[in-house]
Amino acid sequence: MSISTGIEVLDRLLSGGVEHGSSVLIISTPGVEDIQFAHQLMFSHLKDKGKALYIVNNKKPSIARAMLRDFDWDISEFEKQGRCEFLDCYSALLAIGSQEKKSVRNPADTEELLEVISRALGENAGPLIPLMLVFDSLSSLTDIANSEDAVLRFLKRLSALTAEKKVTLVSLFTQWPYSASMIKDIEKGFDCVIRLKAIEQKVILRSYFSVDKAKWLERIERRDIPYKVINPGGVKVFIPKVIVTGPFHAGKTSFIHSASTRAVSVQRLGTTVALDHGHVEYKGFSVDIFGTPGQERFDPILQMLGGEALGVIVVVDSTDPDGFARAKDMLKATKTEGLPSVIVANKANMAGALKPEEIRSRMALPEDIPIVPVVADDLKKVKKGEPCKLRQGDIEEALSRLFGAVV
Ligand SMILES: Nc1nc2c(ncn2[C@@H]2O[C@H](COP(=O)(O)OP(=O)(O)O)[C@@H](O)[C@H]2O)c(=O)[nH]1
Ligand SMILES: [Mg+2]
Repeated sequence: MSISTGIEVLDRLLSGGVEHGSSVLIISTPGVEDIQFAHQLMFSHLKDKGKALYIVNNKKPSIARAMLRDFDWDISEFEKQGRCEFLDCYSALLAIGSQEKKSVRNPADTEELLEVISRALGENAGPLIPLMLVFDSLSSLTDIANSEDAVLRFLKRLSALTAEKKVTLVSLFTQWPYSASMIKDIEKGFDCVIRLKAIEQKVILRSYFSVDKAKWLERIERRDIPYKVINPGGVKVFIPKVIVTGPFHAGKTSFIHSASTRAVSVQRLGTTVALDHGHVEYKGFSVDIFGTPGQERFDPILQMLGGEALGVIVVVDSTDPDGFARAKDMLKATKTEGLPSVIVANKANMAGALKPEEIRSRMALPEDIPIVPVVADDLKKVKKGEPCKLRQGDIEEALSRLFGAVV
């Protein structure tokens, strides 16, 4: 039994999610969005009939509530049912009275904190309603308590307590310049470590998550998964660039527009040539897709358009085998050969359309490149010279095959 992180890829890396009763550290470099990882876990636990105690020492509980609500993770119903409570460790820092039922007098005092948490765990009805403790955050506690040792001692006793009571502990920790030994000890104290980091590339800042540790797994798949926090929706696996290429008239624009929640075509030279750009939100993925023009006279810019792509969708017209060689040339021209790719075999239901296996053999494609047949959504609405809507199920098949291969 595990708790979904609400992020499909992360659940997969964790073999289903976070194990009940385990301790999870979400450790991030400063500036990286981390809180939604904890919020998403907590909300998913609450939706799953669990109980949560949210310990907060760096913002008012009302702000944490508003952040959750803002992301469509409204906890008010759970609060009414007594399944979600806050432990206010912040108001006292401002010397204002707390609005919450549970609060501490001195947020710097780890002894008091332990005592209050211990009492709260004692109140829990027991194993029938699994409890999750969200600690927001361990790094703020380090700053407030102004003692790394005190925090390490606190963490040791807290994890012993939660382990004994089979309470899931989810703790946020921002890696400010604390001592290296402290950070190592913090990580050691948890069953599972999810790391969030950022990589600066010119002006673009990309964030990644990875699973560093999960005691319930025999083997850890060490992968950095790019992500972005989208509101509403929460943490999405972010693929900054997928290109859609293929011969003129194969159906690239139709594909991009049909796949996108929003798409624009930059009409450059009349209506036949356009640079298409779309944004796809699908199954926890957030992906920007870019089309390339198909005509040979645009080949000089193909390499630039393909730059930094992480995956390729090659659209071919199933009725036009003459275009297959051209499609492969375009892979070469965009310098995207070897990237994860999927072939969209468009117009699959038209007279003379070749079957995927025939296309594979004519294009001499390796077995591991999926070929997905795609058809127009409504033939009556297909107008000559205008992009048309493609069938949703076909589009989704192509997208999930590609996204699964990219991350
Ligand atoms: N019948 C049919 N026509 C299609 C299909 N996909 C695209 N088309 C048509 O093929 C033409 C070219 O499509 P477009 O998306 O503009 O191709 P692009 O040049 O690759 O961007 C348009 O007239 C579309 O309406 C399909 O699956 N079935
Ligand atoms: Mg086009």
